[in-house]
Amino acid sequence: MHNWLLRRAQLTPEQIALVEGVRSWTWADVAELAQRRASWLHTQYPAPRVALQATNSVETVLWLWGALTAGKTVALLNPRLSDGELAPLVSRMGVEAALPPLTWSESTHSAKSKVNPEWPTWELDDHATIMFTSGTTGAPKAVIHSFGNHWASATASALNLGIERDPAAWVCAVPLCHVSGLSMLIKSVLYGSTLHLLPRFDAGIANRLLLTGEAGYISVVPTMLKAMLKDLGHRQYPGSLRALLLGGSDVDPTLIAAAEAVGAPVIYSYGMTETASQIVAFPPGRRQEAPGASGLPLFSTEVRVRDERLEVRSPTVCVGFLDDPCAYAAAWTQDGWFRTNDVATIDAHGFVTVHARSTELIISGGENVYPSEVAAVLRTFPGVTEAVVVGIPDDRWGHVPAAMMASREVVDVDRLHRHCQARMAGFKVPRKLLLVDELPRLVSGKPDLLRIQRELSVHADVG
Ligand code: S0N
Ligand code: AMP
Ligand code: MG
Ligand code: MG
Ligand code: MG
Repeated sequence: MHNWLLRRAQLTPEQIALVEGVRSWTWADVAELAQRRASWLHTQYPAPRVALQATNSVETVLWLWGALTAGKTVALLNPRLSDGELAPLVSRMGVEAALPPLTWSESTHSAKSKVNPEWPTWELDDHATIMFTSGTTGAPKAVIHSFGNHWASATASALNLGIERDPAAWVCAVPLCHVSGLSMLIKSVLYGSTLHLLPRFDAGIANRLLLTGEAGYISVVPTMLKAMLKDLGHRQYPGSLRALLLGGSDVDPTLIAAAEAVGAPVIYSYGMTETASQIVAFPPGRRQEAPGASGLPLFSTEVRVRDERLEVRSPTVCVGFLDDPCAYAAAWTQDGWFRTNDVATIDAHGFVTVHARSTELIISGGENVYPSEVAAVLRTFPGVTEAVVVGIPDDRWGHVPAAMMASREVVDVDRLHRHCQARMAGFKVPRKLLLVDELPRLVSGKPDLLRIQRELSVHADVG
């Protein structure tokens, strides 16, 4: 497989690849700027992997393509994580620091002569990117995506949405550190479509791009869709909006209905980091056939349910986890099915319904919060002997983490809150902190999660 960026630049050099604010770059520009970075990496950076602080910026895009061009594997780190959360991930990558490096400057690398025309080819099973996602226990898994995974994902999505001769532009308002965002960047190079990159989500800007027809596609999580509908007011989306891809967590069907009522062709989907984005989605116009479901498997994806959990076989399923053979063995069956942790059902017509479980994985505004990871931080606070973290419903974020802790002594809740803020990304900090003498328990002795969830739902927010 050839280098996608260089082939794209050969095919449509003058078309717009990337727009950020008032600036734009053609495919020829992106290829040139990415190759400068590739040259720098080639001569200055022998390690096989680079880690990017993956903010939604043109620099992230250029370093990503540059590093892939130089034959490196690129780890995309979530810039919302705290320094203490990032450090172990960077060291697991075997890299010294996250790019862009301090010693790199555009002005000293402007000479075209620096460009090495003999870049390595990309094999479909070469490791392209790494993203972190946690299981319900243990350290986050480093999910490795091959070029083949990304290729299969972009292809399957195109076969669902339809193939256009002059593809409309996409709005990338989701993070590039998640497959929701990265998959759009991959699509842009494979489809030859323009990507409008938003440094941060802004409902007004996203709506303006869709209302003016400057863009025809957007991917969002439910929190973002809610904000966009509020900003939209009494306006309607135009026919130039081809698809609004909605995913990342379970969704209240009334939110989808509200979006459809204002002209948004919602493509609701189910997917995960490990499957390089959506693997189940509604074909355009077919949501009414199964309004509570997540859709049908995309082309090339097979699904089945075993022990209530969804299992997947698909060329989009990641090649594995970096340096983690135990997690690998636990996630794949002998005959090659990938075990998701999601409870699901499949109806007679093949529609897949995924049932959310907010006591295991909490999804807040599309960001994952692992209860055990948060509970472990709470237990490091003096006086806290036991801690249980669960998700409770929230209007804006879908679910938010809340904690009940056992303690025999007086604990300063404000200090405990600051303890959390200093150690974890903002979206992981429990919104409620409730201290009790004893945790409610089931007869088995395990904490009674449903009762804890009920009690926390009526408890006051912290801070
Ligand atoms: C929802 C977002 C945009 C909110 O961020 P925003 O509005 O920019 O907030 P900030 O100004 O940065 O911060 C303000 C305060 O809010 C806190 N905060 C920020 N985010 C969250 C959050 N998620 N939950 C709770 N709190 C949050 C900040 O901490 C700050 O508070 P303080 O000051 O107290 O710290 C943003 O969260 C966002 O971008 N979310 C989306 C993430 C995402 O894309 N998730 C999807 C991951 N899954 C996948 O990628 C697989 C599925 C998939 O591929 C897909 C998904 C969707 C659509 C399509 C696809 C596809 O298949 O292609
Ligand atoms: P991530 O690791 O961030 O990609 O999150 C993937 C997880 O999000 C899945 O394993 C599901 O638990 C959840 N998820 C994604 N899409 C849906 C959906 N349509 N319905 C329910 N849960 C979803
Ligand atoms: Mg190679
Ligand atoms: Mg995950
Ligand atoms: Mg998520």
